[in-house]
Amino acid sequence: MSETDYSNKHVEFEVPEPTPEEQARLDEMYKEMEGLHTLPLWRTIGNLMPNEPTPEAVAHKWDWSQLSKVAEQAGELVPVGRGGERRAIGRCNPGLGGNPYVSPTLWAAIQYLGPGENAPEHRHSQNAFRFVTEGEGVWTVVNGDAVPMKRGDFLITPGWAYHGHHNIATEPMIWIDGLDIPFQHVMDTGFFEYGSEKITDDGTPDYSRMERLWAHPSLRPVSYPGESEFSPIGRFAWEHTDAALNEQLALENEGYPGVVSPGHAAIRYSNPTNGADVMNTVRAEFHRLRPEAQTIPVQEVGSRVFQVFEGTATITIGEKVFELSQGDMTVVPSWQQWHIVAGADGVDLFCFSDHPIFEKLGLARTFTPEGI
Ligand code: GTQ
Ligand code: FE2
Repeated sequence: MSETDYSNKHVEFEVPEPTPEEQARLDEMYKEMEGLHTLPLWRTIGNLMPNEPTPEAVAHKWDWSQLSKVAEQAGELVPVGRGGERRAIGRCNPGLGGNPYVSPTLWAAIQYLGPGENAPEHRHSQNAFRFVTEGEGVWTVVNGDAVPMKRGDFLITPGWAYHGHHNIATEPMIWIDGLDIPFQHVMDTGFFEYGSEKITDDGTPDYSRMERLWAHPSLRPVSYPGESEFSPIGRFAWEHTDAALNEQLALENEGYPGVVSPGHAAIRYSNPTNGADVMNTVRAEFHRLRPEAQTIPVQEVGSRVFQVFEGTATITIGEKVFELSQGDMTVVPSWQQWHIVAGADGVDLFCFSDHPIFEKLGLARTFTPEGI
């Protein structure tokens, strides 16, 4: 280490060797501090203020085929209704003490709704989204607006929006839910209310009203000026996501910029009133990699979740390596480097994270080891 290296590595803090008499007084003092519900910094600093994040959450993979099987079982054995509210099974990060937290901030569930079933309306301060991996026929009512759900669609129900789900098809449907439940639980900011018991049954429209109003490229209705804290669009239809990614790759073939790195196209779902993330606490993206293409290795503050929509990939998170195929989900804990290599047919990945929280608070930090 040179003299100009000011890196603040914690060193072992040693109190001068106490005499037996001093030791007895020290023991007594620490006991008294404990009784007063206090803890001195010099005994905790290494854990409380590490040199860099040391997440308790671990990198982990949840297998889709196993999870969808238990969701089907729950469909046979557990009714959906008031009280339980949703037939949703939350993923528990093995490092987080058995809590249904995929990361310290995020909840990621698999939700199952059988034909003819209704998940009753409610609302809460937690921000929520759905991403549909299979099937269609369910629609979700958001503040009275019926929003259809189809494979590849990304839907949001921002905090305080009333929402219920209805399956009017003849087949069961499964999708993933993402919410900021752990964040709001730890911060004690969560509120929850039941909504109407009435089931609005207008059938599934092709497009929700808010899509008809807002989902035209860069064309905002003049009747709604100003910014809103979350996207007024409740459904980001797959056809737009797919087209945007295809165009990025087509432009790459034509020699124009637009991809993240060679063979890696990506879009971020955004709030059309201000270009920011769709909701205050959650970021959502979709990534497409050409066969055998790779992402640039990234290390960043916050946690990121990937789910394979189609294809296969290998993801390296810190020291761990996971093979992913359709529906599999994996979580990247804070400050662990991640790197994805697509399989022989390429890969489509849905991705969500808590990064907007840290960007708003001035805590975001990203490091790309290759300096890109
Ligand atoms: O669909 O409203 O996975 O409120 C967790 C909490 C889903 C929902 C979840 C919820 C919902
Ligand atoms: Fe909900």
